[in-house]
Amino acid sequence: MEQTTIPTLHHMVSSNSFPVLVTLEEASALRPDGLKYDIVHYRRPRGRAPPELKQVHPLGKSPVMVVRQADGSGTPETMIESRLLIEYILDEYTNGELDPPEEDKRRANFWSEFMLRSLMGKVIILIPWLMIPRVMPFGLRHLLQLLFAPLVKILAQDLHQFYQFTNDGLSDERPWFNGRNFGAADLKTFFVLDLCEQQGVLWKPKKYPRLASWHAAVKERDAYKRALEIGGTYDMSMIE
Ligand SMILES: N[C@@H](CCC(=O)N[C@@H](CS)C(=O)NCC(=O)O)C(=O)O
Repeated sequence: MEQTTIPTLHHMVSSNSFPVLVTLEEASALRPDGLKYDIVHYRRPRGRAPPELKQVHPLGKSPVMVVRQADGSGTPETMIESRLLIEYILDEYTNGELDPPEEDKRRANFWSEFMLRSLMGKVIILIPWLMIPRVMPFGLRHLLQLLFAPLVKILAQDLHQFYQFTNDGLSDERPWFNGRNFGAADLKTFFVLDLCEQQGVLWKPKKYPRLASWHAAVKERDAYKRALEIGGTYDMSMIE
């Protein structure tokens, strides 16, 4: 497939630009001559996107992808929303090798939706209650941890249920959220598990062996490792 457009990924460290970068690398590995793409790196000072990103898109969040014609014609297109960027890359730069097979499409869609909305929703609610004490001076940290403990316990129980349900969605026959083989649904969902792991809320992964093996298998892929080398810091437990 001839490459008529060239994407530029505006990539902020430790953000959900990472799965987009992994997708670019997966697409690149499928093409005999690789995928030509550019990357612009941004730091994440105090956890926030730097003001330079606002020059690329008015919201100034990460990721942003700008796609230009390879022959220099036309006006470049600026896109946001990591899930849509992943879909765009797979549509434009692969021959459908990573699409779920027809019989697994509904299942793959379900897991993408569930993990990005329901599981991510639970994680996002829980994280501030763990983070606020962490950034406080020692004495206050302890007090806040005690104060927040009942709420954290309730939210954690919910999260455990969600992990169990997600774990049970995988099987020997379909060990990937995309189906029998790795693909689009796995690219869209692994970020949630990375976030849980890095934030320290993926407790007792041994209780969820299928989920843990799936996550380990994603991280073992060459594209994931290449993206770690290219993208710089990927640690959402840190606030730079
Ligand atoms: N729904 C958007 C989320 C964009 C977003 O909020 N990105 C975060 C990084 S994970 C960000 O830029 N945060 C820094 C800030 O809000 O200043 C997507 O999936 O791309």
